Amino acid sequence: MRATLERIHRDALAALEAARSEAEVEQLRIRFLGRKGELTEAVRGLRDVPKSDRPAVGAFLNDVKDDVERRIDSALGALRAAARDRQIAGERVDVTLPGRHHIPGHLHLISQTLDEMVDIFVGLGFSVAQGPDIEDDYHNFTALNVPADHPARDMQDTLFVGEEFLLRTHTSPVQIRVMEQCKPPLRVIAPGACYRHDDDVTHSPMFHQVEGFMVDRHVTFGDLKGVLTLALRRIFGDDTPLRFRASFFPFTEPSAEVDIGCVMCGGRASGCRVCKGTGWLEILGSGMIDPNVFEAVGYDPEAFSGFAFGLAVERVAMLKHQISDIRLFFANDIRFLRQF
Ligand code: 2U9
Repeated sequence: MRATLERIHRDALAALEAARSEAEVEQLRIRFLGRKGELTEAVRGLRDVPKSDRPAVGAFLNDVKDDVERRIDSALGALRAAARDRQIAGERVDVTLPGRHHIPGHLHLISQTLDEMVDIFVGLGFSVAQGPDIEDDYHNFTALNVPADHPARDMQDTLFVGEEFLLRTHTSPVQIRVMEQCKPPLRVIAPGACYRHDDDVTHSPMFHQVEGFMVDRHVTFGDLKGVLTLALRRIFGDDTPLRFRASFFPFTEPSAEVDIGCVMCGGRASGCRVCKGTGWLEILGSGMIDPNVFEAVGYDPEAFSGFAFGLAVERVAMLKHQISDIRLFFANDIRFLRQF
């Protein structure tokens, strides 16, 4: 009996030594200490031990059982501790790692530039008006004194929506609608998207304008020069050289275009590609509102005068930030957009 117990003890210790998981150790508990376990059977076997030997064999059996039990418990404890250590090591947070960098979104450069231009004119006392992107021929052309045979009405420049409607080619129709509804004095800007059948490095089929006008009893070309000089200096900087140059538009008479000193060569004009060596860059169209436009909206051209102007937001942004291709604004390449 004693020899059997010693063998069971050895087997138990060897099996425990080899056990690699909690489940394996639990199996050993069943194998040695369970209801039909080897040591439990041995207790039953005590019956067959001569009575005189029983106390000693019984004591030895108890020692073996206690030892196996203790070793099972300690093996389980060690395996559980190792599992916990592995789990903790896997979950460890390195608090010295740099945080994840979040790049917050921001307004598109065109929105930023448009907002900046609107703020400048609002600061000069202008209100903001809006109108539909889809217009009729009357508000986009006829009321603006653009004759029926004017090339701007050509299919090549205008994007039509069916027979009757078109995508506005400028925001001027917004101002026609304002004048149809309100009496002078008026100081209004019309910012927004415009559409033309155009597509190259400086022209996009969709672009943005800030147009504006001022109408009162005695508005002069001096008012036009004063307002536009202030606005352009606020947009491009106080020291920006400006030049007013005679021009022609169907809706204004007289008309003037405004140039700013070249942003690339500073107006030195020594063969700069951007200003083609002229030292100047065209930035704005303007003029005194044509009497025919006043007639169209029911204003008396003898009683009222006004100036109007138009700027393309994309052109302002391109010159301010020295961007050479208008298509970059609409390609949605985040590497470009993020720079502004
Ligand atoms: C009314 C009367 C007159 C608005 C004007 C221009 C000249 C002009 C261009 C600037 C760059 C168009 O986007 S662009 O290509 N605009 O040159 N715009 S005068 O004249 C008006 C507007 C409304 C009722």
